[in-house]
Amino acid sequence: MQVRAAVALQAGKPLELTEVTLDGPKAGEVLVELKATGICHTDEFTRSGADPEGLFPVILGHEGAGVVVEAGPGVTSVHKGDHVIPLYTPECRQCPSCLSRKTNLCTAIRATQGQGVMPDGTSRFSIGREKLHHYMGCSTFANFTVLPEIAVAKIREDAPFDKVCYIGCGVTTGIGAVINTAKVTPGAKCVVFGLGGIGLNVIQGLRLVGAGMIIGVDVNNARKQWGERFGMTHFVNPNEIGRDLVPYLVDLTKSAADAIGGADYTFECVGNVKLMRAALESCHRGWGESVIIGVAGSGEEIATRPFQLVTGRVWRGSAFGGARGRTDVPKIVDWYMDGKIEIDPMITHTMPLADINKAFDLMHEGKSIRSVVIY
Ligand code: NAD
Ligand code: 022
Ligand code: ZN
Repeated sequence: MQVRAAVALQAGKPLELTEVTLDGPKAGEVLVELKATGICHTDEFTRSGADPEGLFPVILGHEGAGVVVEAGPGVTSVHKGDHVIPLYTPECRQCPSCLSRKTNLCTAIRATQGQGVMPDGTSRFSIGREKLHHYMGCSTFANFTVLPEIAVAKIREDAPFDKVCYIGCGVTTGIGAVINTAKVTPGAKCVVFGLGGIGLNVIQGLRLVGAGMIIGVDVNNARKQWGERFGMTHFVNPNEIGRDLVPYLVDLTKSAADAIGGADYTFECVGNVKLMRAALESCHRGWGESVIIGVAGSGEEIATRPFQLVTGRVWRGSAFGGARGRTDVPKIVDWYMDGKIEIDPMITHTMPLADINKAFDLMHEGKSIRSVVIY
């Protein structure tokens, strides 16, 4: 079939709107009509050419929501008409990783997903004779896409696509890091570094679990009101405190009962390796845990003194919020529909596919929290 897509033909160039050919689903795959997609950082990381593993030409996008229009042979868990969210972290429930219960990083289709092809090693997208790459197993910058059955989460039918698409990456990443990765407990003192599309979701996750102190750190003062809107209790602009950030945060978290100071949990939501160090070192001696969510440039390294870890601080990483997509994403959709979490105010811009390049400009200018394309 012919579908409408925004194609990244070459690194560093704007996406091009064009018709592309999409082959139907093979065994174990589903054809999904996308109704909305968010535009996230990693799409821009790849589009710009900064991603050394980026493949071109490619259909980017990994934060979608839509409807199954056809199920290939052997598909049993979803059917035509089901509403779904594509998963860049699939959940096969059979691989050693899924069975371990220790990680959400399913390995069933990992190799082919990284190579920009479907599990059978081929692409469903083409323009004439030229094949296009899939992206993070999703390719949501097209009005139809093909996905492995294990890479879709079936969701309730009354959930609005133009909002719950954000659960396909940002919302789950932020809230999941709090609940699944850090397992934050009520009353905890927490610091969130970077108040963008991820950090604000960490903040609302901390509010949800009843954290006691929620300190937000950002160099952009406009983000203070944003943080407060979702439960932040204190704001720190590192450029305006007149001293080093780490001792400032350690002092801020000190109490009469415990003069050592330091956070119970910190979250790095920027992708800056210096900030990752500050996030670890702002943790409380003996038990503080720091979760790295931000994706740093390739080849970058993190550093700290071993003393920081020997004295009981913990460094962790979190991918897709530690969420098992087919199991956890439908629950997060329910939380949204029940009013337990917010999404609407974070979607600052919507646009038709034809204007998708504007979403990248808004991201660069720091003007958007999330832009969503509505098909
Ligand atoms: P964003 O651009 O919306 O937000 C980043 C925020 O950090 C901005 O508010 C910016 O002002 C602030 N900032 C920049 N430099 C800073 C500094 N030195 N100190 C303090 N604040 C600073 O980005 P986002 O969408 O929130 O994404 C954040 C990171 O999370 C990205 O690296 C993204 O790739 C990553 N991410 C990771 C996962 C995962 O599964 N691990 C999933 C999604 C996104
Ligand atoms: C999503 N991300 C950033 C912004 N939006 C993001 C990027 C990378 C990961 C998670 C979220 C990530 C963490 C760990 C891995 N990835 C490796 C997973 C594995 O090896 O099993 C990651 C993922 C997908 C892809 C690349 C890296 C891909 O499909 N190309 C989950
Ligand atoms: Zn993303």
